[in-house]
Amino acid sequence: MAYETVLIEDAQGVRTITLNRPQALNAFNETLKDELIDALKAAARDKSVRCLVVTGAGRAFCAGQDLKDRSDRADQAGSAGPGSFSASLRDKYNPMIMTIRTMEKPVIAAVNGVAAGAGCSLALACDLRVVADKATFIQAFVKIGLVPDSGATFLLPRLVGMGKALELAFTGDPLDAGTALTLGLANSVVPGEALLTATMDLATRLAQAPTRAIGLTKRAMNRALLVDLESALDYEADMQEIAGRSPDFAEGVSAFMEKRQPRFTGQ
Ligand code: T3D
Repeated sequence: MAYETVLIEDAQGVRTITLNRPQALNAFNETLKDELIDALKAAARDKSVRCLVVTGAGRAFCAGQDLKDRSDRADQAGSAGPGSFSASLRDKYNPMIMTIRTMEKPVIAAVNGVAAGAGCSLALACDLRVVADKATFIQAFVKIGLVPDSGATFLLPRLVGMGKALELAFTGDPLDAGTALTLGLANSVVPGEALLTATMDLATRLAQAPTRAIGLTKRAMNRALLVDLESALDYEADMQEIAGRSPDFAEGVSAFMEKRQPRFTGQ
């Protein structure tokens, strides 16, 4: 499959998938979601790929759902209301997250810049995170009246603890790279210009390790700590369907488009 929105590069057993919509901070439009799922599945199947790296082109890792794309879809449907959030999550985002978590090879996020909304979830779903010093992690969902999704309600508290996870989810405040390292969310933090070299050093090392043992280790740790991930993803989809139909979501997206502060009513 020829891709429009992802770049693929292979070197020394390491496959790098680069999200490539820099003009929209690599936000997920439908094409990017489809192509990323396809690229992840291909990497999972390909025995010559012994370590996978996911990164973003330009200044961002990924800004989550493309909010402009969603409003286009609503306009086309002739309705001010959103499309089905639960279907969007079950059909696209959740398979993306499950493919990363179930592939029996290491997956490293090279977090080159801001990781927001489902873009943050994508980074959380990876096994390891090498993070540029200027990068931030943002649970942006609350800023538009939504619920953390794509595994964030499940993975974030397991990485940083319940109290910090709730703080990040309730406030939508950015978590800087240094704090992410202290909390254990980042495995290492490097200057931005050294990110790809540092990531490739680690990825090449892992690609030369016993992949079968690493895959089985991942499977065992998934079972020890993440056995309910699939049902959590499903539950998030139900919660998002409710939040996505709220007046506060409509206001949140309008405010984002109009580049102003939202006026939430609590509805
Ligand atoms: O919908 C479903 O299917 C359910 C699933 C939902 C999953 C989700 O991910 S919901 C969360 C969606 N994401 C967000 O709410 C994040 C929105 N973006 C931001 O908050 C900020 O852009 C950032 C914090 C990520 C970065 O801020 P900053 O100041 O560095 O950049 P900027 O100026 O805000 O953005 C630069 C451009 O990217 C700008 O376009 P312009 O004005 O230059 O033409 C901005 O509109 C665009 N952009 C940023 N994020 C998105 C986006 N365009 C579309 N969708 C985005 N998510």
